[in-house]
Amino acid sequence: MNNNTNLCVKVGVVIHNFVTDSLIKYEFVMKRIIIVLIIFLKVILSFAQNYDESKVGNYRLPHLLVSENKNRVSSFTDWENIRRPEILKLFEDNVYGMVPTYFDDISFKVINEDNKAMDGKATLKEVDITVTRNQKTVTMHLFMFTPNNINKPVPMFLVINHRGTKTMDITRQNIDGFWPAEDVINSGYGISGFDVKDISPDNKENFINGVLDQLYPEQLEMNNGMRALGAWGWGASRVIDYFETDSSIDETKIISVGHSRGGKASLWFGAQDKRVAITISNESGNSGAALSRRNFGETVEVITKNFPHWFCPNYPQYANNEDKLPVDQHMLLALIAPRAVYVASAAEDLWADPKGQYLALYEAQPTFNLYGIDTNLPVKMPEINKQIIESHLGFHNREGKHNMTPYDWQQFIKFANIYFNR
Ligand code: GTR
Repeated sequence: MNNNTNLCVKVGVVIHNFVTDSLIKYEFVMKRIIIVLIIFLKVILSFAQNYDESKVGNYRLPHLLVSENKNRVSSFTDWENIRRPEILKLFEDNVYGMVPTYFDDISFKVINEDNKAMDGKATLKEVDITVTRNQKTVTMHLFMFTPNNINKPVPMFLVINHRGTKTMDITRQNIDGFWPAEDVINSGYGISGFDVKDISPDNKENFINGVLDQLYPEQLEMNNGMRALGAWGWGASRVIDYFETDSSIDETKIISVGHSRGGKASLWFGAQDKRVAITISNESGNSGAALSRRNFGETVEVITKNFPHWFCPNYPQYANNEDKLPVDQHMLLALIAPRAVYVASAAEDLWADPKGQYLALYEAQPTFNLYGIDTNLPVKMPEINKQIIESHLGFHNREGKHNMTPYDWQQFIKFANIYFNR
């Protein structure tokens, strides 16, 4: 090679290295730019939600007490025979999907029992609940404490828990205010819970890895088939199947509790399983207790984009199209009548629309009134930290952020004490 050729090769190598380096750097920078853009868009999207009461606009709720053949429902028998089944079906077909109640076998195994838990105040039980259909099984794991100082069956709180087993520490070394077992036991109630992932993992990629692919694969083919929220409620029903066999529990006094996504599941569960005496929704927000037609906080568009696995495939058609929904969420609360409903909010949790949650409860009242249940909720939402109880209906709007806290639990217990006359 002569000197000129040598020089050309050297220059070529330098240019090649420069271009490759730049490309690598460029790719690196591009990736970063794209990530920043995505975060930015997400932030914009969350700010794009309306938090201005004056921009909520007018909306018309679907009629709670007018049946599909346009007849006014004026008795609880007409409600139970005509309107209630209609509304239940509308929620199945358009929002949450149906919930199958059939299976071949269910069995319960107490795998751990300790009657000296909480320094002797409580009995701990861990129970495996196994359900079989078509030779396939799913096992869910139940945690529960019952108070030792009560010699008759106790009312039981059941938490549909999406925050994991870490919040239900059986050793009580790590006490979490989300599941404040000591407070509940000291008030004379039992407390229990299960991790929703035993039933359907809370993830759009693998939510089917539980009851859906094992027991009910046909539901996945259906546009009104069960999805995660319905499946979690299905699991809660299996827990009540167990409670019915355990003499330490008063199965006529089961209280379902769920926070946020768990609160949505709690409402849909309480609407269907009449063995639930009190249904509690803590900050369940959009597609839970909040009215969908109020343009405030989270919307059907955002929730169905972020969490498609919670709902049946028919639901996203109502994104930005809430007026076309044949139901609104006050009708979900009404489905629970004549059993009790408690709606809890947090003042800083605007994403969940505290006022929209209160108004849904307010709008559900006519159904309770059909049963002669005298409720007179004011149209104005109660002040922060002021609990309101009107017979079978209760509400509070706690100060602070999105969470379920010992304060919320104190309100639940107060409500249950009054409702159960304890
Ligand atoms: C949010 C979701 C809410 C609520 C919440 C939760 O990201 O938008 O609807 O369910 O999660 O479960 O904590």
